[in-house]
Amino acid sequence: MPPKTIPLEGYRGYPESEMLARTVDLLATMERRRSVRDFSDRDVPDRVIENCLRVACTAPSGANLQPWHFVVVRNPDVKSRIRVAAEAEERDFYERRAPKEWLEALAPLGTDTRKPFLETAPLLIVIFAQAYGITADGSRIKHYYVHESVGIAAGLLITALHLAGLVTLTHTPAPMKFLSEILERPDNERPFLLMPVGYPAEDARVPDVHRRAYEQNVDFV
Ligand code: IYR
Repeated sequence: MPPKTIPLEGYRGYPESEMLARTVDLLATMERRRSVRDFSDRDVPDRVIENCLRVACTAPSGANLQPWHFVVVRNPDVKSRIRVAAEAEERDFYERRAPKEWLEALAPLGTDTRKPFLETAPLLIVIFAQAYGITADGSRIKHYYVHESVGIAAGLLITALHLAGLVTLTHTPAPMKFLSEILERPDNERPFLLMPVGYPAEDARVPDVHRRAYEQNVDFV
């Protein structure tokens, strides 16, 4: 028996001139995206965050198994515990573990062990990758292309937040095991990204770094 199919109903095409106009517009918008570390404490409506997370969940995934889980942290005590744990890892990283070459690569970003944005931002989105799934009856099912799938979902989330007029940072304090403990996540889930989300501080500054020339990224053959 072939699998059940349904008509492709959601697809929308556009005349060429409109395709061009839409992509010019989208490109101009996306080129303005920056990773931000200076956050305002101004609150963000839950419904906006929910819609952005719904966008993330439209990502394609290995065997459509959707191997992600998102935790939205608004509780100030939980944010504070996450900051304390992240800064402890970062101290170990910057002061002991990081090879010189890595520290040199990070120098233009001006990052250090202090992560105040983990408390200032009104919310943190913690993305977990499910290494394997658990069915309703409690048995394990294999997941495929987990990092690719969750990475794509993260990209859609970053895009959605930007289009909503919010800023974020793809923060990866390593190791991130403390996130599983603080957020009491099950064994099949691994922390993937920690994203503070909100509005930029009024005096927000970003590193003077630039995207490389498009031509260096792409070949048409
Ligand atoms: N996790 C550290 C170090 C760091 C690593 C990379 I790769 C970056 O792009 C930025 C920072 C920190 O967050 O400071």
